[in-house]
Amino acid sequence: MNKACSGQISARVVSERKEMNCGIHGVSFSSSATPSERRLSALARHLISPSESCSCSASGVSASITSSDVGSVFSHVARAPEDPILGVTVAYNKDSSPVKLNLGVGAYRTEEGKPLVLNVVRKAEQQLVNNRSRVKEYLPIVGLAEFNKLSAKLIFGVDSPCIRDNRVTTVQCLSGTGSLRVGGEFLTRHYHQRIIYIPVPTWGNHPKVFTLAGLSVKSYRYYDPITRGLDFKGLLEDLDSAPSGAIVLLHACAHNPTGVDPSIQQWEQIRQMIRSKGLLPFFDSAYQGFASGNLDKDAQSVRMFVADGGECIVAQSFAKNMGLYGERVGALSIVCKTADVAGKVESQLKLVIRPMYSNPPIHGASIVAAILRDRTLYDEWTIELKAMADRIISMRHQLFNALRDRDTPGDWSHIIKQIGMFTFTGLNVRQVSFMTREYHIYMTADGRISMAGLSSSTVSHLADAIHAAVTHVA
Ligand code: PLA
Repeated sequence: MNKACSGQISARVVSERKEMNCGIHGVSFSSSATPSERRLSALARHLISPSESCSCSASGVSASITSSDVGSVFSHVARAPEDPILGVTVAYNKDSSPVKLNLGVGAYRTEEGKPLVLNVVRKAEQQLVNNRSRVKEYLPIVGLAEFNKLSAKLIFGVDSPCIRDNRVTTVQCLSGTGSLRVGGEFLTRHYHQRIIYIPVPTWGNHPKVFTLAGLSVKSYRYYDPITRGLDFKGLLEDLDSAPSGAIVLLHACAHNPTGVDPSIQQWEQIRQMIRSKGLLPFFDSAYQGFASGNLDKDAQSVRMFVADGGECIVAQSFAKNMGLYGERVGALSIVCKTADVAGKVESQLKLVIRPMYSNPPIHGASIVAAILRDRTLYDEWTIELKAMADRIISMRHQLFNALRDRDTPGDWSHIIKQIGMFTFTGLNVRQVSFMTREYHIYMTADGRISMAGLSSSTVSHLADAIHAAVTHVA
């Protein structure tokens, strides 16, 4: 829009505002006003700031309106900061350097640095396209029934007692985030204890998701920056002093951002503590298959809690392990004591979902169902998944070796000890911004790097940057 034109429109808006202003304070809309007149009246009330609210004078209208806030009911809105994780990609996209590297968001890249659509996903999609009987009708509120059944089997195991006894209800949600949010809101409405404990640190979205779902967020110790390992003693102490019934958020595997998971023995102690205190475990399973390359192994923590017959909640995401990020495929499972309770819980989950987004999208869930139901596609998926996990592990070794070759000060063994998508480097916020400024390497301010975004050809650039950051920036 050119300047003159925008000027004309602004003038018209200003004059309309003045008319409405007088309308409200003078010949205001009568009680028999139509709905659209009432809406206009309400809009006019918003438009008028207190200082200009009685501006109809004998000499006519004398409102003082600056050109910057002309016409907007949103002119008071303050600019919000970018998201700490997704905002890294926004900054990366603005950088024109040919050597720029995005290690912010946890999204898998190939050796060529390209996003990957799994072969098995392409095959499943082709099947869906070829099937002319498929339609685009709404799914039920709880999503695709077959997807829900198969997702439960994937996380709990095919022979799980909770599936056999129909004690689990599984509903399709909008990926991991949506599953957490629906689960959180269900708990706010129907669980007696509204406190949820989350680890320190944790995925940055957790506190926001649960707070907005209506829960009160508290934290438990998890990571020890000195040992760069689990603060197991602190974790048990904090859970021990949590109020009875409190909800505990647990990362099923590949803890984000630290890459530090409890051992099986430690999980067993955590389980005993949670059960003895009557706490309610809420698992976030966003990386099944990415920690070890093995789907069953990465579900072990969850299965230990189901095996004891107690109740628990699981939010599952297919973003990473099937590479379905933008398709938003996930599931929320609530394991109950009896089939009757599970049925009632499901009826209430529907009341949470219906006014939120009505029902979930069909495409991604159909891809997942096609892969999980077919033995050949399933086996092919596990091979591709293992290849992704292995490439990440290989990147850990390459980065560790590159820093060793450069004699970079410090102990970097945590790079090969941590598991999953991320390395929690220990670099501080000044070192991170130095690496972005001088080397065009983008990562979250807490020093987390996505190993899945690295490739053999970019390791040396990253190692140079880390070396320079730790030698030059305190
Ligand atoms: N839970 C954890 C622990 C996660 O790390 C993520 C994603 C999610 C849930 C949500 O994933 P989904 O909704 O896409 O299924 N974390 C990413 C992306 C990979 C993000 O922040 O949204 C991350 O870079 O941390």
